[in-house]
Amino acid sequence: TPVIRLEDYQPSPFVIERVELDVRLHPTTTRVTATLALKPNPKGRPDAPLVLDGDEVNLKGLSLDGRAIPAAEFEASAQGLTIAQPPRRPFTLTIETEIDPTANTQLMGLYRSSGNYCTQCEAEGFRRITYFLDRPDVMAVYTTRIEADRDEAPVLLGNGNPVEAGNIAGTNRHYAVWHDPHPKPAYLFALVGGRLGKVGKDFTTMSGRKVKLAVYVEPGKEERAAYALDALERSMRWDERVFGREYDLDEFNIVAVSDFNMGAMENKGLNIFNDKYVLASPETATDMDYANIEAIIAHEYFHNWSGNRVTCRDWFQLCLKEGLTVFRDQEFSSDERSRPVHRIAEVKTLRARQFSEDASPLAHPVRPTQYREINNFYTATVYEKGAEIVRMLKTIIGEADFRRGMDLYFDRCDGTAATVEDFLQAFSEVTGRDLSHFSHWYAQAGTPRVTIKGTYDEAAQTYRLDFTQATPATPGQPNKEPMAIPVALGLVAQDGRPLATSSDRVNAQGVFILDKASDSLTFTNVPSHPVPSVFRGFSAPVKTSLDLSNTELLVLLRHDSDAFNRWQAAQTVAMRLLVALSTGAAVTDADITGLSAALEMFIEDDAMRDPAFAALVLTLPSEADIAQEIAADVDPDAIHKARTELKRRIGSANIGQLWEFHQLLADLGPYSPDAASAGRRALRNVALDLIAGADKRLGERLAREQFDTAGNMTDRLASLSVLTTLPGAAREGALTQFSERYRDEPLVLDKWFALQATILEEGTLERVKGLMNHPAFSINNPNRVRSLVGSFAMANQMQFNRADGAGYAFLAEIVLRADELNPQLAARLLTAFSAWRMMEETRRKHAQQTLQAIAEHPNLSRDVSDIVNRSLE
Ligand code: BAL
Ligand code: ZN
Repeated sequence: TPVIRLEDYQPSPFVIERVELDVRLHPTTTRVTATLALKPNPKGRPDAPLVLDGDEVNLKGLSLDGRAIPAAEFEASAQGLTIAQPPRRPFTLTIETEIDPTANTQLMGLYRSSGNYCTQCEAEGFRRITYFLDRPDVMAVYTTRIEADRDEAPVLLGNGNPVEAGNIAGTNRHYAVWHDPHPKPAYLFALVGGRLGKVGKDFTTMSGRKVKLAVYVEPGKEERAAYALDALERSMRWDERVFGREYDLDEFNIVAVSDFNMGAMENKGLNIFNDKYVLASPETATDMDYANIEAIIAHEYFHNWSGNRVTCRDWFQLCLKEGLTVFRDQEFSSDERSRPVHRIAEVKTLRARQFSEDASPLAHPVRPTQYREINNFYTATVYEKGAEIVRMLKTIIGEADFRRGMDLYFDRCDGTAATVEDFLQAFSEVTGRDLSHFSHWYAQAGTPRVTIKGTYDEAAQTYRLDFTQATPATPGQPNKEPMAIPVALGLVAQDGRPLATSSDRVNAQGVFILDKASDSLTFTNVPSHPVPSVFRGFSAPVKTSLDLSNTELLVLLRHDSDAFNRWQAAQTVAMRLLVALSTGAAVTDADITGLSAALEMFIEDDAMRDPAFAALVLTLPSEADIAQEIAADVDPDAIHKARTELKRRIGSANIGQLWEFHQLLADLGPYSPDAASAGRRALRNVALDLIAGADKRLGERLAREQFDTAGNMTDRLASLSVLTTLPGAAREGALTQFSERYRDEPLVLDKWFALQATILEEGTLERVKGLMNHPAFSINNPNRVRSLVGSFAMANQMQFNRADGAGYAFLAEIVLRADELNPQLAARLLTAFSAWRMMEETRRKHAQQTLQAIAEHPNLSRDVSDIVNRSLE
């Protein structure tokens, strides 16, 4: 397959000004008539042929300015349509195609989910509906007429505003016409036809425009859409207040479907969602589900400006909309919830998903320079590291200039397909700063490591910090330049008091910019040997090596004014112990009691002040986090043993207090998904887990009681999760009870699949294989596959990486099966192998052989072949 390169970008030789679509929905033979108003692009090559993209479409008719084109003058296949000598003036092309939505198991283009019709066009799905210039810099105004059987699809939705609807006399068919006045690329096209229930409300924008908001779901589940609708309204208000961005159509519709490759999609005025990120009730959704729904509803809504009004020139610029929109949704969630708690959660995700990607054969820059399959670049690097870059930019230039730069960017680039350069240019202009060095963050892959050494000079009352930075080699990038790294920092006295610091290298916000390979800064008037608190709020996506003792770190846990670094200090001490225990290095009893005593003090003094924060402090780094820290010759069994042991020690040392939390924090009133209530449940459930790790019988009794009396899914699932760590009849009984209770709730059974797939025991692989035959499982449904197979491969490090290679063989088999149906899903599962090179030798060999066998398999999709080949490179 060809490599597509950023440097080869050429403007399209033609533009499409208007698109009129007539879509006659039918389960197997849907007819699409596309009327395209084309004209030569003055910026494009003047003599170029017209080459339209296509994928699995059947051409049924083709005419130019109303006259059929003779067969000799065009070439059409399922993959494209070429007119060698198109007119060099404006003209109209009418294309009739036939497509089969029922046979579409890729879930790209027009397909069916639970009998409803829906679409997914990002990145390159529109070409599966009709032949088109399917590239984001071709922006057109769309009018869509949708026709369907009234019984099969009473609801017909399109992009933009509704124009007209009616019955077709003498038939059981009806139609609706939608017009979207905002020019958009084809990837933002959508339509929906189906039987759907809805909840809605009116919204008045800041300039007084009336908008109808609606969320469409499976009939009977309307009540479960209320939280999503509320989150939408809050998102719209927030974007007006914080970014000055207003909505621009008469309607905003969200449709939940149960078969969806992504989380959701920001189609103009018609967002289509994986129902997992819409449907919520206390009985079926956890606190985490509610938080995800809020974040993803916001994310897709925010795309209306960062993505839709201003879109991407080409797919290399994907981070322009995704990184920025993730940043915006993170800020929204931080404002709606607790900022420090949310920041810790963001960083946990970043480290688990992006740092691991950056350290793997799949590492790539936030703005890649080449790809074979764009679907494989919807990654944690583009999204999460992309968001970190926007955050650093804001840290460096300050809040006021950030807002001025955003305003300039939105105003200047509105209605265009932009680049990362356009984005940075806006901030350069409002600040007068040269951001060319900063832009390395978009171009260089790999996680920089910053090493910091502190030196106190008592006589001079100075404290010097020496910094060095280095970014490891990544595929295609052997040598790296130093980055511009914002380091938010402060000093804390050994007794915990904050030290008023001064250094001319640190700005008023407490930020030092490290932009050389090594640099140092000196604080003056430092009365005693301080403890430095660096990268406060995780001010840059880097790894840090810091020469602080555990005792000094535990001073930060107790006293730092920065909540993120309090959490980080406890994590760092725990990580040191876990790595040592995992690798057979010396660990003294005093090392362990040092941590557990500090946690004991934290529990007594602080935990109840902010339970959500306390839950995070009391959660040890995950087994995968520990593997990443060890990074070479990883033995997952040793890591599991080490973590179990440290958890046991911490639980035992604090069991009385933990038990008290478990009683004290029980939910009394009705369930509320707000952050404070969720925080109390989180701490209570972390306490339960620690108790069970220290005292199996007590843990089992408390978990069983909680399971039986839980008033909401958060508590019920947490107790079931604790029970799954304790082999025996109680566990199996609870699992059976749970599956019977939620037999008709596919999204809840997904949690049940995932829990079982992450049991850290030898029998799990057999259990997962057995569950593949469960009536609720289907290899066609991405949520089911990700819950069962994805959780096993991505969230059960120990059992996926079995020393006998059976976990790898199983995943390979599923990837190959899934690839025949849904290449995107298969390729995503396959990324579970990305850590294979850091495993110890036996596992590494098994993984390599398995990957080689996949690579040699005939008829791989481009998606899977790209991932497997890069993984082996
Ligand atoms: N654009 C794909 C889904 C999302 O990031 O919102
Ligand atoms: Zn997005």
